[in-house]
Amino acid sequence: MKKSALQKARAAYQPKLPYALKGSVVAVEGNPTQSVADQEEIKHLFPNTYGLPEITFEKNPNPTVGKPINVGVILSGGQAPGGHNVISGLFDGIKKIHRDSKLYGFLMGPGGLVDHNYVELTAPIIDEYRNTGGFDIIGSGRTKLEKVEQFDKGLEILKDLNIKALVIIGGDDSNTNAAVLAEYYKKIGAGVQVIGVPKTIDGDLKNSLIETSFGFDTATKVYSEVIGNIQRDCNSSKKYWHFIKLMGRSASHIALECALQTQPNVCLISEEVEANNQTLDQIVEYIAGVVARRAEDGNNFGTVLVPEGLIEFIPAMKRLIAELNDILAANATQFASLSPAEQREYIIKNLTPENSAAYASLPEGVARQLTLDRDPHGNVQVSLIETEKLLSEMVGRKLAKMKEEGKYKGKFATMHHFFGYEGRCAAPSNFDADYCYALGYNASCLINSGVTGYMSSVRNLVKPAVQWVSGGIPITMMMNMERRNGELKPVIQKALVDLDGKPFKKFAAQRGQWAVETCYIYPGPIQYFGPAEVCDQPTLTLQYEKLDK
Ligand code: FBP
Repeated sequence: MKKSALQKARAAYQPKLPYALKGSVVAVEGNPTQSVADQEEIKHLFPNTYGLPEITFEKNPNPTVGKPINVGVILSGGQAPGGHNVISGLFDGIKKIHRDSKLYGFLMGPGGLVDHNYVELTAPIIDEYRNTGGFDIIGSGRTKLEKVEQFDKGLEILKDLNIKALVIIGGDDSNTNAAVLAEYYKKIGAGVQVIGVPKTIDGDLKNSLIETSFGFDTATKVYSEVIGNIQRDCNSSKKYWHFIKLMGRSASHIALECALQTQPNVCLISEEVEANNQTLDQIVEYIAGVVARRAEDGNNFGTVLVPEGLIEFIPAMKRLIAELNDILAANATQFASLSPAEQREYIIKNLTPENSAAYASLPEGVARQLTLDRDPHGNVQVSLIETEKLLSEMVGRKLAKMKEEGKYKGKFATMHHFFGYEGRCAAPSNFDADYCYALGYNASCLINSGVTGYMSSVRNLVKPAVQWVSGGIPITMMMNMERRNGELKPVIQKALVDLDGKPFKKFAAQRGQWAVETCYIYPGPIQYFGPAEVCDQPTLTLQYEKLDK
């Protein structure tokens, strides 16, 4: 395959490892843990993997010779930059344990395990993918591993290949699957460990011991580059308002980080909208107010960042979506057999009056997007809802009204963008290349120490890589009970934007000025070679959260 000049140069990049991982390690156990909420229920559902201690790796003063081990790996869910480095770190780690160890990749996500589709990942294959973006080395998928039949079917192939440990690289839902699988294999004495790795560009899989999920750094840098470019364009022609939707299915971490990096005129934060119980009309009024204020200074241009998950955080919409989820889950077959017009009527007739009115008031296109198929985890596919167009249309209408009332005199011409796929497979930044390699290598250490139901954890990330601290945390520690597909299920608690946290407070303190003045920052493209202060900086979210800045 022909490679670009950058690809060739990047292939030679040697990711940095924390000091403790440069050699043989010893696992130091911390205190027993408990789940973040619903302790009794989670303990009851995970009797074999609940309450385990945190683990930290330290250098082993008395290294021992390891035995060959066969390991399986799965990439699960949406792509995130650095997945290939997790796999190459894992590969190098198990080869370090013993050179006869083998790594098998299950193809196209968890489905590959169940359907027995796999490939042995040998050194020449791994070398092709080091420091590259994408998940194409083995592909990814969103099959939910939840049924005992799937676990048993998976075990058949794990036994056939003599695989003793399975690494699941995924987001909150996929790591929930990992915990369920770990519990089941432990219960039946299958002899297969399960280890999770925190992946998602959304940045919502984090807690005190998982400081960030991988991919967030690169993706937000890519989006911030393009937002900066758009801002420079609109500051040059001064004639468009750009409505930019950013991925992040639930949490607004991506939008917030991009806002901190680029200083747009408006950035909505879903968590704030929910906390303030804001309606769609109030959001529209706020944006229209900023547009009108800038128009007074002759600035008929600007940027509005819209988090992808916004709609689900507007309380009235949230109630509507929750009821829609239950109705659609309970009547899937009947609903699918109806024509689009009948489906609309069916929904309006079957919803409670308040939700029915909210549904009927939405533009038909958006209303329809709310009833599209859920993903296998029961989530609304928010990336398919064109919130940026919905908002700009409503702002346009509001401004027209304000014009009639003599409250607005400007021009309002709009452009729409959706940035998501542009960043999910970018070549990992130095941060993500190092972090991912360390997460994968660290997973091999967790396997070697014999644990199961743990997530690979590398922390102290605002420090140089050599000072990073590595270890593992029991996945059950991150769990609580949530309603999914109409049922209460144990799931990893999502980390939403903390409105009392530093990143949000920094943003909130400056947004008034950004709205009226033109304070754009143009971050430019990710730099892979050059001084550390240009190439190795973690996200501002991490810096504000962890440093006294
Ligand atoms: P994960 O949570 O699986 O990492 O996926 C994140 C994400 O990129 C979201 O930001 C987005 O809503 C979703 O995936 C889109 O997924 P798909 O491309 O499968 O529709």
